[in-house]
Amino acid sequence: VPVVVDDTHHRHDPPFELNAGRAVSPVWERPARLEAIGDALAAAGHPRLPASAWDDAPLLAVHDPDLVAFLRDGHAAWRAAGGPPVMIADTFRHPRMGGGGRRPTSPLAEPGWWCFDTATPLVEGSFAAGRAAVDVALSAAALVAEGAPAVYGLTRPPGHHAGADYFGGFCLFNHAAVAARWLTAAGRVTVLDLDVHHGNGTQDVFWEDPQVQYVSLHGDPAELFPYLTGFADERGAGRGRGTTLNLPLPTGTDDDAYLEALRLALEAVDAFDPATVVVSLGLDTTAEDPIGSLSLSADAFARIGAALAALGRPTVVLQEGGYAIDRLGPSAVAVLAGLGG
Ligand code: Q9C
Ligand code: ZN
Repeated sequence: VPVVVDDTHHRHDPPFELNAGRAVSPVWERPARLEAIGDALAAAGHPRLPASAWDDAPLLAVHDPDLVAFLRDGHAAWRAAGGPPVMIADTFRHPRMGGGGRRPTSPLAEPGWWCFDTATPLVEGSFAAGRAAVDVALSAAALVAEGAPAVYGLTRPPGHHAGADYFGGFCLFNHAAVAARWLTAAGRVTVLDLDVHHGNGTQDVFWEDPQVQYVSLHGDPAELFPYLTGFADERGAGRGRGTTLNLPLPTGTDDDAYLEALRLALEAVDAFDPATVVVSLGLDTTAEDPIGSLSLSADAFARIGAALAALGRPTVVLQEGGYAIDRLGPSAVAVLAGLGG
């Protein structure tokens, strides 16, 4: 399985984040994650391909141009206004402050308009890294569009918590959503989200879109980030009603229960009959993950790969979360072994 890589992700490496009032250092979402996965896939014999550069059109088919401009220019403006090297929001947008419609003009206040949490600090190189991850995702998608049965895009930072006009949850741009929308030129697309956290951003982007199905297995949001979305009664709306499927799983869910839920998810994918499947592959479902809630063993990942292969559809795998660094390489290798050797 070809693996698309780009080293620019190293430029996003904040020295700390804030989790529920605690400064966390080193941050969970760090460059060593992708190095561990890339090294393991190379050792397993998967060929590496560089990403190519894409213009902004596919990115802007998902994201608000003002969010893109903020992520590109906001850090420099914050620094020029006296902000420190690590940019974390100070005052958050709330629907009942100013009617939610008055965007702040101070560069020191702007992060709170676009970002929804304190765990996603931006540093000088963050935009370059986030934008490069979009190129990785689109390059992987293009290879599948050209006929490759499966391609793995090593994307970092992750993307599935970012929406059209907001970011957070370690995510800047939603590269899975960008790839999925780009792939709709060739027919219906399913985004199958296997990260332990609900992909609120991807769900939001495609909420009313009948061309893109969003199916997610994740830890119960009553007990896990992002807390506000991912409940089973969220099914989409308008022309997209019924094209969202959430399967929240109890804390501690093991391999057999997870694989049974995946079987149900894949039945729904088959019924939707997509031309292409984009897998948001979080590897934070293991028992060892420091910020997940599920308890998958090493054996689960080959079974997941085999289940994906049994779908028999062109598949773009994109990296999302996964924070137990020693578990990441073996998990990724096992999924690809199942998926196509
Ligand atoms: N107690 C992804 O896996 N909150 N994002 C961390 C830790 C943010 C996870 C709190 C978690 C974001 C892509
Ligand atoms: Zn996650």
